[in-house]
Amino acid sequence: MSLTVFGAPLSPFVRKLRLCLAEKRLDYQLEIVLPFGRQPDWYCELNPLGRIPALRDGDFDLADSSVICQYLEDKYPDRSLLLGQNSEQRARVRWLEKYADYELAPLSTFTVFRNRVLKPSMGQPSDEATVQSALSEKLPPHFDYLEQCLGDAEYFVGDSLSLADLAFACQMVNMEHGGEQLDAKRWPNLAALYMRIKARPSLQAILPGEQKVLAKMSTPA
Ligand SMILES: N[C@@H](CCC(=O)N[C@@H](CS)C(=O)NCC(=O)O)C(=O)O
Repeated sequence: MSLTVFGAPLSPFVRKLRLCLAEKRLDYQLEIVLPFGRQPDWYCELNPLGRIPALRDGDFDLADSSVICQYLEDKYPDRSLLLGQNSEQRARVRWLEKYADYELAPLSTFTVFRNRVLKPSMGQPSDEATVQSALSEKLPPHFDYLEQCLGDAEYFVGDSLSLADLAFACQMVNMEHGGEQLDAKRWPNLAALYMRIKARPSLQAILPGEQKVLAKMSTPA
């Protein structure tokens, strides 16, 4: 078994896949592929959308973090299950994963992180007004909803870690890289969940590498 992840460490979707692999105790190599038009031609054959991550498992290639995580769940069912224990849980995990990927990501990653980190690193002006609107108007209703979904449970679904928790935490990491934290007074359960996921060995193992990339990006060339 030889697994290779193609992608870049600061992508929340690459991070989600890496956390999934680590929680399942599957070894892999990370081969750096950058997004946004900087991918080599061979990568665009693997994923014509050009998005990261992708996975190579032996001679089998696959793209999209959610699809890959489902593949890993099917292929390695003896490893800790991250997609729920029954039909209802699996549906709920997929819904919350999708919620994080499609509702939070455009704000936490593609607005806050992009304007605070990516654009300055490329010498582009950042749009702080759009960041402020994301933080004060657009994100709070999503956090209200997720806080209510979580209640005072330890995890979003059932009584064990799932991709729902990981997908949510991955977006919060990008928001934090962008200099913003969840307000623990307003969303205490979500903030505590994030702290618990952040403390897990799977995330602790990759955060120093991410910090190095961030430091490099903020150093003038
Ligand atoms: N649904 C995809 C989303 C992947 C995605 O949007 N990745 C971003 C990087 S964070 C990307 O590669 N964007 C490049 C582009 O859209 O051209 C997944 O979960 O893998």
